[in-house]
Amino acid sequence: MIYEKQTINCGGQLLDLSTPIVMGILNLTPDSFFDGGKYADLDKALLQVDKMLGEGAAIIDVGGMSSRPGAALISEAEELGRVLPVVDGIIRRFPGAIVSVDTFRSEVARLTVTAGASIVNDIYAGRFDEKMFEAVAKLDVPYIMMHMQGSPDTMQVAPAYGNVVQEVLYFFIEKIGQLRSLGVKDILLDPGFGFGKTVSHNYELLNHLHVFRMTDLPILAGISRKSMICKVLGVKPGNAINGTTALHMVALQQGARLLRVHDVKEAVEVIKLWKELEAVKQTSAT
Ligand code: 8Y4
Repeated sequence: MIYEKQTINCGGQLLDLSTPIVMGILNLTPDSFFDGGKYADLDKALLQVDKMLGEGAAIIDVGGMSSRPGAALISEAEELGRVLPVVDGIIRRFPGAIVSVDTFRSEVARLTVTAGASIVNDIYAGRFDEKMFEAVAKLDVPYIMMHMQGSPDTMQVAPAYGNVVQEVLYFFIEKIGQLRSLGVKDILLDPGFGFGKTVSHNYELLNHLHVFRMTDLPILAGISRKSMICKVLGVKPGNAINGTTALHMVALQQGARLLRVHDVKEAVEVIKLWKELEAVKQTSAT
């Protein structure tokens, strides 16, 4: 059995990943295609956080910038204006909550971590802001490093790989070296479903998620209601919960330790069922 790091340090709170956990999405962008605009004001956002925590989310992922294909960039000031009051509000109302900030800007990471966020979730893996890696090292918080080919404005135009699993793995290995040399302690890997990938690239990654376990780092899967489900089933994101559940079980069986989701209750149920399957592995050799 290979060694796998089981805990990450979130601002002094140890988060145990020996059992998979759920990260609930709090999207503050007014233009998101599924839940956009619903949490525009703080009270609504806190209500949704309360619901997700009550359903068993271990982390709340707060994002203020749309990363959907073709989305335009907003200014740093605008992003901060959306994200900072909500991170601050969550920490005041739910002092023990673990908040991750979905940003690719080091200054947004710095200010939100100062306000109480304790994980940085970077869809660019440091490729947008060259100061991001050193900022995360200095802030001393776990870093979710997501793979994306290109940038949101063009990433879905013509995604191309020789071998998608190998290319994503090599990307991670290079970046892990850079992060380690700067002193970043807790790194989480995320193949970035839907970010510069065709439907078949996404399924190939999902089916080979176990490959990334060779790094001994925890793997996060962000599958919830994405087009890899909607395109195959011919449904809108609002009707993709059944497909999401099915693929979450696959991700867990492939070694994912965090699920980034819109629907916390359903994802927690999948983890419960997965645990039952794991438990009998110990007793039945065949
Ligand atoms: C409905 C609504 C369907 C939104 C899909 C979406 C990831 C991520 C996003 C991910 C990590 C999204 C910020 C795309 N996806 N961060 N962020 N991993 N680490 N689309 O897969 O959820 S935004």
